[in-house]
Amino acid sequence: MSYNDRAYALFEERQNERGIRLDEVKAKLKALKVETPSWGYGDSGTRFKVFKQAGVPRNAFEKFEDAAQVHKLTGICPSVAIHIPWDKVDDYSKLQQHAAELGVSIGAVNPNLFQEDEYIFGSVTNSDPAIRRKATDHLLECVDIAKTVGSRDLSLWFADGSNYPGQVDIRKRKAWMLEALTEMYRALDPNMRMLIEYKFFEPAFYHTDLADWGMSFNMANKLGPQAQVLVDTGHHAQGTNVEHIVAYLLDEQKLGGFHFNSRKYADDDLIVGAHNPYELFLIFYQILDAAADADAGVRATADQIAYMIDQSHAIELKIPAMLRSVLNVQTQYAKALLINFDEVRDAQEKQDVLAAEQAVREAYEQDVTPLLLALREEMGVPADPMKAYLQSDYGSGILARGKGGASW
Ligand code: PSV
Ligand code: MN
Ligand code: MN
Repeated sequence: MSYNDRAYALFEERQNERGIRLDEVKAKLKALKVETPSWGYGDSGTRFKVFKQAGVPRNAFEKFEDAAQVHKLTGICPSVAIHIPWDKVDDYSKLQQHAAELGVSIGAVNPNLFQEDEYIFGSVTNSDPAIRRKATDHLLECVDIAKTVGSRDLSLWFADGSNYPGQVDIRKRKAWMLEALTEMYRALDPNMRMLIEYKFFEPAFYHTDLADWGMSFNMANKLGPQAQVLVDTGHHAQGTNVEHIVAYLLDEQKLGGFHFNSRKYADDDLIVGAHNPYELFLIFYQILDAAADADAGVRATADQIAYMIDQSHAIELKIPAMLRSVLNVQTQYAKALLINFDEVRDAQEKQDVLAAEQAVREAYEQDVTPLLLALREEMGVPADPMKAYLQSDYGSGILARGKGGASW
């Protein structure tokens, strides 16, 4: 028996003792899908500078080529989110066809209402009706693009806000936000969803029109069942209990998806799980708990969550950074699948605080390496996707693109 086979046999024995069935765990791991963002393959930067890397895609087509590498090596990233107009092309069916030829598809469509000079004082909540009209038309254009390429989800983030007390009429802007979102909602096909993001600050520093999950939740409730909340893990104040928000939204059947990234201070957009893997694990704990809820609506909500990465930093190589994010998501999901939920519930009923906390943490402390190696073998992907990428010649091949690719 090889070292890996022996490690897996021991792992299996240990998990059996803990009451965990590995066939079920593996089936769930095989079903996990993580969408990567087109903008994570482009050049990015800080508030101060965009750094140009050699080999970065020059257009949306090349971004899909890089994203397809991530899918080929992990087997769990079959779709790619697009951002319009960053990924503007003349013919979206051509992009869709290109994606299909590469073995991936177009995922969530993200309207971009923070790029143009006209939006300096806001887009859908601008006090100028002509600018609000332009912004709403862009939302409608994105609904059309989503219909053309067969995307179910539109992810919405608005930079709209203000920097100074008195600068704007906050309540009027709330009404304008709802007005634009309502127009967009009416344009959706029945299978489509609007996933409404929020962020507590940046680029606006005094107030942001959709500053927290409650404001997004309120909008989604007013709009109807096809509108849900998108939790970007980097969009909260320090110390916020993100998994609590997740549990709350799941229970309300209003959690539509995630933008995963890691943060230390603000909206850092760093590699997922780099600073806070336990938070990611605890988010999955809440999702898996809801997936077994007595309420079919809650179960369905947990089932339909869109797992998306929103990670894009300036100092790492793009494709390896994306691989690291995806692998970190997979690792934390694998660990959460090792929670013995009966044990947790039993301890909760007995109000045994230490036993409950131990039952959750124990799963986190398992080394899932043997499990992931066996899984990847069954899935026909490299045992170590990062190593396989670094040993391949894809990274050197793309250098022929030169510097000066697409940013964000
Ligand atoms: C905003 O900070 C955000 O999280 C939104 O999802 C954007 O669409 C994305 O980043 C890219 O800038
Ligand atoms: Mn985001
Ligand atoms: Mn963000």
